[in-house]
Amino acid sequence: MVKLKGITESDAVSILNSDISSELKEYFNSKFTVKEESVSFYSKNGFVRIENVVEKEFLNEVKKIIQSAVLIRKGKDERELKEKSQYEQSFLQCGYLCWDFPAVKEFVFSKRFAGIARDLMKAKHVRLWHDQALFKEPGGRMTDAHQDCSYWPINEPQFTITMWLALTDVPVEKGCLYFYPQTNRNELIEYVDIFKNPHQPEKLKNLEKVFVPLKAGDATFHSGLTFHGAGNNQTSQMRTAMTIIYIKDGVTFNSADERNKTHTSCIGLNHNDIIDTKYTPILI
Ligand SMILES: O=C(O)CCC(=O)C(=O)O
Repeated sequence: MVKLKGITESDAVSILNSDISSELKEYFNSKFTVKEESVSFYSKNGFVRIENVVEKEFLNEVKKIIQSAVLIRKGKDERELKEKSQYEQSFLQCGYLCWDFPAVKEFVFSKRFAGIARDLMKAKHVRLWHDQALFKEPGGRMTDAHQDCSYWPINEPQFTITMWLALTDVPVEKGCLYFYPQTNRNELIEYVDIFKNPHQPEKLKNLEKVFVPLKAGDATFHSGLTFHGAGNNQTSQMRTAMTIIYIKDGVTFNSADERNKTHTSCIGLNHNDIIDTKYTPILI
């Protein structure tokens, strides 16, 4: 049974039916200045940690909104962790929340976050690819190492980036992310079937793995090419994280791979079309 501390389903409904505060709305559109050293670290390593993407005073409201949406999506799931599939034991995954919940849309459409993604990718404009909450239950298993772009039908994977925002502190023992630095530079994409049959890619065997613990409000940004995963959750608390995935405006749809050709964000597109659908608006 999915339970979130301090929040019931009726709280969740009322939080999601209320307007977000005008202060938070303004904050979502405030500018975050990305340091030059973060841009170069990201270009070189394929990931970067950025502190205070959401500052303390706004964090509680953001957390309540995202937790409420997850509770509405998953609250009816009565299964214990051990009854779930291996994949579901890695995280409670809730995608495309912004299209169901206006309060989440305010968060996902934030120019503050999109501006960071734009600056790190050195893009002119970025579009939304999709959002997803990724909560790891107490006792939840590790997330196997993978490259996000292997699940996405995009011809230019180097222009995809994920913001992974910690809503509560995420130390190593709670299942923070780990990255394989500079694997964004390897052109060869390898599909790891994290859903049913994960394997450890041979090319990662002798590579250094860097764990990146976060304080609540900090985020990592990683390229769709960068191999990464997460540790298991050894604590008795839920690991709560929210992600937004961005693409550079102008990237194109690749329908060649049968596994990915029906991706929701690319609905109605033909092979090599510019990705510009109702799910992928320009955010900044
Ligand atoms: O949250 C996790 O455990 C994994 C996250 C991840 O793979 C991603 O955001 O791309």
